[in-house]
Amino acid sequence: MENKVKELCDAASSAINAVTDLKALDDIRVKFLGKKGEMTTLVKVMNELSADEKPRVGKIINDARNQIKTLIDDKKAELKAQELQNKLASEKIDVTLPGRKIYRGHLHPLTLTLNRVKEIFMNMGYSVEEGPEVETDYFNFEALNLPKDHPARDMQDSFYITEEILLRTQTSPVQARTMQKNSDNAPIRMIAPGRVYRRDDYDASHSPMFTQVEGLVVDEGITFADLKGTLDFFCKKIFGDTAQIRLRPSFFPFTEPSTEVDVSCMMCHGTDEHCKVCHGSGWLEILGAGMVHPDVLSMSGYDPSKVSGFAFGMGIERIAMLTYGIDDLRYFFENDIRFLQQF
Ligand code: 2NM
Repeated sequence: MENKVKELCDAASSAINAVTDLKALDDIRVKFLGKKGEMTTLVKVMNELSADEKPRVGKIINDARNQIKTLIDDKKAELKAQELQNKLASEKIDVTLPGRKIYRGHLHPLTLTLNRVKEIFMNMGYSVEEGPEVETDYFNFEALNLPKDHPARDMQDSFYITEEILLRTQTSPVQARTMQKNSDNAPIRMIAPGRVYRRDDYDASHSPMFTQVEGLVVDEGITFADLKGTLDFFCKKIFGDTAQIRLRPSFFPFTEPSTEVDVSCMMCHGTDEHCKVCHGSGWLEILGAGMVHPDVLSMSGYDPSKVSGFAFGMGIERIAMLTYGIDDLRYFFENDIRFLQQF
């Protein structure tokens, strides 16, 4: 009997030593100490012993059970500690690593430029008006003093959809619509930003679609001096306080007199004959403008004997190219992320 107990004890001990996971350890516990385990079976065999042998053998069996239980408990603690170490090692994180950068979208350089232009005029009390990009021949040409036979409205230059409908070639139809909406020579101070379409080449300085801002001011006593002062103020705001303007005579069917507006070169101030921006001339053409033709006013319900007005127009791509130093218009439309990310 004693030998049998010792055998079981040794067997349990070496099994416990060899075990490497908690499940197997529990199987050993069941095998030796469980209800039908080998130690339990020994206790039952005790019934066959004589009364004076029972206490002695019982003590031996009990000591063995306790010994095995202690071995299992120690091993269990050891395996649990091991398991925790493994888990800590496999789930290790380096809290000193820098976080992943979140890439944020942002506004397109043309939108940024357009927003600045809008803001400057809104601060002078101008309203911002919009109109359709698909326009009637009437609002795009006729109401702006370009009758059907006018040479400046060559079919080859515009995208016609039908005989009477086309993609607008400038935003001035918005001005004509605004004037016709009003009555009693109501004063106007507005800008019309938006896309316009012309049958042009697509190269570094031309595009069949571009963005324009046109402006119109109508009231009693509006003069050419108001136009000049307004555009001078605008150029100083957008190009900086040192910007100067220069006016050259020009022609537009919808204004008389008409002028082309140059701004002084902000890159070289006219000092560099190789300047990439002004090519040494010191001046950059940025605006067309003039006093609204009396026929344009009267065609849209205004009385040119009571009120007068000035109007102007500019290309936003050109302003953006000058302010950001971009030498090819096509960058704006090709959405190369390496270009767009710079703004
Ligand atoms: C320009 C140049 C000169 C212009 C004229 C008008 C209207 F509708 F009032 F007659 N709007 N915009 C105008 C005048 C536009 O763009 C280069």
